[in-house]
Amino acid sequence: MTGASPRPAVRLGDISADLARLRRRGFLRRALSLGGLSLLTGCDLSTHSGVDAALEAMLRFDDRVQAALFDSQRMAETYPASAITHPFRFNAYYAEWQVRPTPDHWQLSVGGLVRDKSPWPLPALMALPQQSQITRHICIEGWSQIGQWRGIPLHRFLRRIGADLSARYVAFRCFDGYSTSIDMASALQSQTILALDFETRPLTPQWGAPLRLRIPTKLGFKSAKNLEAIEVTNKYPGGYWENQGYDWFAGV
Ligand SMILES: Nc1nc2c(c(=O)[nH]1)N[C@H]1C(S)=C(S)[C@@H](COP(=O)(O)O)O[C@H]1N2
Ligand SMILES: [Mo]
Repeated sequence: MTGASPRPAVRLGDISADLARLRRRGFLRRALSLGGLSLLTGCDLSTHSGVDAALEAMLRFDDRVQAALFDSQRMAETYPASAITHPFRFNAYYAEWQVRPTPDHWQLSVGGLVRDKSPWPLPALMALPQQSQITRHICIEGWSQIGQWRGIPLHRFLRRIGADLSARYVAFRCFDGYSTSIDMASALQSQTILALDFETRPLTPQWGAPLRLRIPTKLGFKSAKNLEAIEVTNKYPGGYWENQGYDWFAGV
């Protein structure tokens, strides 16, 4: 970090409390973006301590963070297999005992500004070309972990269904009641995938079975698990946390 006056070390628990306070003040809606975080804090978001430092530094920010740059070509850092976090944490807005198994006869619905609205059964999705990534998952609550996912690049899927790529948003609906949405430029970024596998095995329910979004250029809450529908739209879709004040863009 640069230009910061000395400050006592801040523990992650304290940061979470501070984040909750800032969130209440509407701060996160205006200020929190990963791009702004790394740029304005000078913190390295490729290490756990760097992320902690960035979250801490963010607490000192004001509206200047809004000037955060957006660069759709920006790549999220990737890591070797040795860096994978074990055990990998599970996170959701509901309690663990409520984890939803995949519904019988599950298929992925696609809708909105797309040419082909046929739903996708799992075997059809599994037959599409896939790519693997080892990337860092950063949760707004103040922790991060490195995981490995494999799946269908979203830009390929969107082209395959004849999506209007000039539309503004791609929205995701999940069968646990969760939802989120992203901008089209981020949807088309090459590391944004519809993941089927986690750590070389099919996703299990708590980590998003049978299909989840994995978008390493954004904060963890954008990586929607347990998907049931994708919609391409020009109408702002919001999302579960976004509707409660989380920064909508939430990424680099
Ligand atoms: N369907 C669904 N997706 C979700 C969530 C959720 O509650 N439900 N939580 C989000 C949040 S806040 C985080 S940090 C990540 C957690 O992913 P993980 O359980 O693989 O660590 O999932 C995101 N996607
Ligand atoms: Mo999160």
